[in-house]
Amino acid sequence: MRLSDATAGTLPDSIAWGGYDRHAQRRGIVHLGIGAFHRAHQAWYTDAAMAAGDRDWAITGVSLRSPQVRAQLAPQDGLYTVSERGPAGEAIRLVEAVRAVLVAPSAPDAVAEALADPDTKIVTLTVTEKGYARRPDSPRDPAAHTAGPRTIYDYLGEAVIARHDRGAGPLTLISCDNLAANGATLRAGLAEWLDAVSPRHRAWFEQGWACPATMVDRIVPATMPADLDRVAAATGLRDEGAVVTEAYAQWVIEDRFAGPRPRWDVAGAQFVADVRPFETAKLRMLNGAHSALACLGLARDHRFVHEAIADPAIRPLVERLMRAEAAPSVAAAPGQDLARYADLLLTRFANPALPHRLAQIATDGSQKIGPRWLEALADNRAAGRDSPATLTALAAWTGFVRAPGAAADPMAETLAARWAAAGREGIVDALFGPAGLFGAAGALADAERAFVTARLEEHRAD
Ligand code: CS2
Repeated sequence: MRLSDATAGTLPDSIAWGGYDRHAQRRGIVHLGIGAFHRAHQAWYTDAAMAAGDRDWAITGVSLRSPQVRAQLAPQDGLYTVSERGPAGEAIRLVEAVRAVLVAPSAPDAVAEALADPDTKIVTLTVTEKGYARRPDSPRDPAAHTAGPRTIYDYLGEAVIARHDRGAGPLTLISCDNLAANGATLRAGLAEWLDAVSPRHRAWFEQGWACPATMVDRIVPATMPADLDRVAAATGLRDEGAVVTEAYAQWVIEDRFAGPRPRWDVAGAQFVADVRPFETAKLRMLNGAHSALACLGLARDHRFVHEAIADPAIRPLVERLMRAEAAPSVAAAPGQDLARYADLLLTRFANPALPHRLAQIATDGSQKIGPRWLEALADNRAAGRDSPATLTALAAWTGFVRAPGAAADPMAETLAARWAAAGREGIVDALFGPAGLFGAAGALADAERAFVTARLEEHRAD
């Protein structure tokens, strides 16, 4: 039997749930990019807020491409479970916050309507790093900004126009992706779109809308068929939308909202004046270590994070990257203890109850190395600090992307072509030289490029 409103009453007492009247809630949030991470993070926080008595924050989830999540959740009335797995055991919660899932390419009008609805107060986004790319050419040509596959800026720009014209009020837009200055990045992209497409709406956007920065954190591996079987065994119901995660969750949000906000803090979210120290620490220490584990671990035939972090040939390097290279590059907030943060991350990575595939983390590397490694390298260089562990990870990544099929990446073909043209002696210059693919911001110093090239030679497989 499938999980749904009609069957949820049969769930055993061991499954936690909020018990609020979900159908009495208005839809206050639209989420763009409803993958596993959103379900285990922002929707989970929102569900906790409504369970604590907050009202009218039901979520309309939007898939920007695939119909898969709708197929999972629509027959279940939006219900799904979150399983938290740690060394001490498992806790399962029913999440009731998602009310509908729309697939944008097949229901663009319904998405536009949800975004323009006066009940909607907040839009959250998990669209991955590459989802923030702007259409680069012809900044003055409106057609260039709306051609091709629709971007987040098309949906949100049209929402600005529609809400202005129908007097629906401004929104708070919350990027929940792993980018440095994610709120400012979203804001700048949308302002540019409005400038080109409807300049008269830009001032209203600039004045009333809010794009707070956030740091989001929870490890959520892709759900596997065996996970679904395990949830069915524990709950007695089939849940095709189940997500599996760790007990840990963190959400730090810049306290800058255009209107009301849910009491996400009842589940531990923090509203702060400045997110940067948390965001930089998380990107460079957690995500930076993750990407290093992925490249170094896959090269040594590991499959999962907990295996790679247990490998004595990898662990010291990842510890050095976190503690001696990433941490010193972070301007910590008062009371923020980065040494303890590193300890916690090592414990989380070692969690054997939550197998997290290295291959999943290795996807989209070209979009990840900037905020995770290159920005830390630049800060350390400016401060006169060496970064051998980060450069070793960069060498492993450079070797990894030689084959175009190594991992899904929007730049896979470009990287393989650079490799073919430049060869082992020239690839580091082609990527990280002054005129390299990663531009001036991603350029390494001469000695750093020599170091990375030497590491490539060491790992030479052919
Ligand atoms: C990971 C992140 O896949 C990746 O690139 O580094 O998804 C990571 O698990 C999350 O950011 C943890 O909060």
